[in-house]
Amino acid sequence: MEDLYQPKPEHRFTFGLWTVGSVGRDPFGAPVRQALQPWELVYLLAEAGAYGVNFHDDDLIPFGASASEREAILKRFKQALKDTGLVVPMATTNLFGHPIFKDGAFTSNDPRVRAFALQKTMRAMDLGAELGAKVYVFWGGREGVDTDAAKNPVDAIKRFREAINFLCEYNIDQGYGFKFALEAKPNEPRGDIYFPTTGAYLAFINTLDHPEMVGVNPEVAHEHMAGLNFLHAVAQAWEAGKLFHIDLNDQNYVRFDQDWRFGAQNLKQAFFLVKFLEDVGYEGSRHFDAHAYRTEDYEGVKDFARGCMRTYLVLKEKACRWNADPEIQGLLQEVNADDGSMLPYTGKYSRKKAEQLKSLEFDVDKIASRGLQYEKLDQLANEILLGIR
Ligand code: DIG
Ligand code: MN
Ligand code: MN
Repeated sequence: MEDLYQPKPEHRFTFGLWTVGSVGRDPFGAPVRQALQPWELVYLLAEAGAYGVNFHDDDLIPFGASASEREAILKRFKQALKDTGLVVPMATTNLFGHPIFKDGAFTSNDPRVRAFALQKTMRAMDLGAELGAKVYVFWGGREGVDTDAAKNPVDAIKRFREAINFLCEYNIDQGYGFKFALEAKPNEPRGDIYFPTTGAYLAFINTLDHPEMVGVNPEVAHEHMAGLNFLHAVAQAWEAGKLFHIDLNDQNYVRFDQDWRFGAQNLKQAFFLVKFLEDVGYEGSRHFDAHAYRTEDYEGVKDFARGCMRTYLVLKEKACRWNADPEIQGLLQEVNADDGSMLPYTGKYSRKKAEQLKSLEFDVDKIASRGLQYEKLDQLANEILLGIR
């Protein structure tokens, strides 16, 4: 029987080079896997069934590589893309690894660092455009503080805005057509990172010179680290027309950034997220910003990549079951019933509406006594996920 959960290009599953290329280093341990070359990772992702591959500039072209080394790497990377058919939907800049960024990049107190960060980003945008990327992500991993003694947060906000405005103009000047996607995270590696949540970035975007060019790249792990409901962050971004990209993974609450395989921790939240993305017709990449457990060899890394995609596809099928289940849909209709009796008093304001509503009698106790059957509805969600519906 055909495996229903085989990833296909139309699913638009992507992985960053740094995900399947993670060598398993962590703050308390050395690498456990040999590093693979970028082009080797392309073949690995193709074997797993991915549609695309993303990268930070330094993932592809090592920091400080010579022009000839750059050309040689690019040649082999492009050949691997050609051989496999994988595409490059997104690119980004590593503005967090090199010691020069130890106090931030765009928000650093040192103007030379801020200027160097702009230079590095423009060069990385050139590379991303050369490889066909259409989304450009900004994750400010070092844009934060370990002590507020060192920096006025308003200065940091102004510097970050100035940098994004500058790069929006560069995007226009070069005709790259990038959609910029800002990625939030509350902390790690800095004690506190500026713009800690997707909501913070949604507010910030409106203060930019080209807000239409800028959206967000919410990540499951990062909103969970802040103790937030990821679906709600994604829904707000979507509703604002700002869901330009998404980083799928998983994360136990009140933990360091685990970047687990998608669905590895919170299957139910992953289900409602997949249902949302499919129900609204999200057309962007399903990007897995995650990595295999440190216990794994490269066969395990492929298991990780396949697991991310299979879980998404299984949950997508469960979402279809939810949408087709007569009992569930009947319950949803019941709890969302609207006889239109309140329409004359609500919606767009008018003085007449306000006066009539203020004098309207409500049977508050009767309304309050209504049972909403959410226990039944949530149990049905569980039974869909447990495979008995
Ligand atoms: C971490 O969650 C960040 C970096 O890996 C990268 O800049 C971004 C792109 O997905 N996610
Ligand atoms: Mn993360
Ligand atoms: Mn991410």
